[in-house]
Amino acid sequence: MSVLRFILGDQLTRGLSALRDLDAQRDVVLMVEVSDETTYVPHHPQKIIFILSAMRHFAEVLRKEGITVDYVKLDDPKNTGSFSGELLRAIKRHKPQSVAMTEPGEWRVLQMMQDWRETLPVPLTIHDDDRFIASLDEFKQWAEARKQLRMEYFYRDMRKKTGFLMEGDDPIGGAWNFDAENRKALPKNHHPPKRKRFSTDAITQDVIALVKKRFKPHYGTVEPFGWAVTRADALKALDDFIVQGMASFGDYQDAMQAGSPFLYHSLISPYLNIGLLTAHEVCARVDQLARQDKIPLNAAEGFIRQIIGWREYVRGLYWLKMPDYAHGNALGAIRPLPDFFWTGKTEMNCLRQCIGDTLQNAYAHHIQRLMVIGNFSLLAGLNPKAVQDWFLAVYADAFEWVELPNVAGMALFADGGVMASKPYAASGAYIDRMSDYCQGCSYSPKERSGEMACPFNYLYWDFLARNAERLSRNPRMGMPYKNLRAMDETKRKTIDRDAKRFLDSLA
Ligand code: FAD
Ligand code: DLZ
Ligand code: SF4
Repeated sequence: MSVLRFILGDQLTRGLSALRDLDAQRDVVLMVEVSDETTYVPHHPQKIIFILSAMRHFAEVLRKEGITVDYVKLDDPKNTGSFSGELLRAIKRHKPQSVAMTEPGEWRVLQMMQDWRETLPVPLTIHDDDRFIASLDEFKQWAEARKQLRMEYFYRDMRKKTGFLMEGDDPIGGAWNFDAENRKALPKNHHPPKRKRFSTDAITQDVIALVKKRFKPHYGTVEPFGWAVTRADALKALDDFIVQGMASFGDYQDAMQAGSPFLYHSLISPYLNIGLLTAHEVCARVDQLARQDKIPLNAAEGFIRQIIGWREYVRGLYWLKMPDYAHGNALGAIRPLPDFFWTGKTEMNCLRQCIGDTLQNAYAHHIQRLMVIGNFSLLAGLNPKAVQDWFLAVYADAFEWVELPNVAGMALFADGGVMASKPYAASGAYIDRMSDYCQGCSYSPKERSGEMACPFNYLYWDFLARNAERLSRNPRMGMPYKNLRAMDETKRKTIDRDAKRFLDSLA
């Protein structure tokens, strides 16, 4: 029986469930570049180049194995522009007895697939995406057994399940979490290592030409394009992290430095998310190095926690809470996105640097996303949907299953506390402590009011005041609300005036 195996742009894994029992004599793999996917948000040009080039390279890998790949390019004149249209056309071409797919990473695509089950002329099998450590059923069962969901406890279960950094039933080093040793600021005049970026081959250059011609990007730079687009190069990127980044990953995980977008981060999220690397193989490698004492335990634990903890947790939460999760706006935030999100042109140096890095590389590290861009969006009361769409568009690693819980839940508290027990709200002092951004800023992090004061300072108190009804009873917000209540009337009025002036200027 011939099977048409339809592989999506974030399913570029040879061991993918939909490819597992493939018969090269009989079956056809279908891959399609479609305008619906390249435009459902205004993706950063590097994100489109990364995905289309990785798809084209993956098709070549399969072909070299003798597998028939039917690959529809974006500029094929017969291309209908949609997954549905291309699947139907391919069924007409190949007349398979059935279609096999792996479950997708986004709710909207799952809706399409469920529709296809009713409408296609042949049966469709949807396999689980078992590239994750926890299945969706497993997460659901874990969540249903608890009143309150917290990543830390889920993470411990994933440690036990995988055996990573475990000695029998106990965590290596006697603790589950070594964050107390992490989160240092960088020393002054620190020179982080130069990180490996990749040159472009003929396939990537073709895609770059296509993207330049077709998308006329209104934000984000096309070049320098430095992302790996093959599994072989993604493995080299992992090697580069292990040699240059891993040992300092824990220590400087939360640090930020102007002009240093990558620091000691792994830069592998795009590869994990489209399947060039798997979570298990990456963590197994780090686990082994830690057991051989080749890397510090605080770094290994912090890194493995991000992957088998946070990454798995946000995926579980996404599928548990969709579709309502995408519409959460627990703090009633309605302000539109300021233009500088697309241009990077703002007097606030921290935002200028973090948005600038994003426009240049389709990448910013976690603390830039959370404590600068996310924190600003939270304090300024930007509309969650607008912020979500921005984050989904601008990062090479952005797919809704991972972007949405991080933005709506972790950064914006738009889910009312499902993901985080309190909002990640911080004043300029945090950014000043963890970066050198304030030294190049028109504002002062030490000033609390007036034209020169860091906007984060008054926006922080204004945010608390605006949301007192919703947040003041949160037990973890006791101290800030106590301080707010202790403020005299004149100070409160000054905050009000400064925040109003600043927020009005965003329009
Ligand atoms: P490292 O710092 O080296 O971390 C190692 C790995 O851990 C990452 O590659 C990633 O796979 C995983 N990881 C770390 N933190 C998280 C997390 N909170 N959620 C899921 N995985 C995590 N990550 C995405 O993959 N796609 C997104 O669209 C995305 N959007 C985000 C939006 C906001 C507002 C925030 C706060 C975080 C977001 N993250 C997202 C999580 C995290 O910021 C990125 O995974 C990380 O910055 C990727 O860079 P890296 O590979 O160098 O990560
Ligand atoms: C993000 C993306 C883009 C830009 N283009 C394509 C494409 O042309 N073809 C494709 O199969 N996938 C693409 N993707 C990834 C899909 O949007 C992704 O597979 C779904 O969002 C499901 O996670
Ligand atoms: Fe950002 Fe405020 Fe520091 Fe300027 S002073 S860089 S706005 S935190």
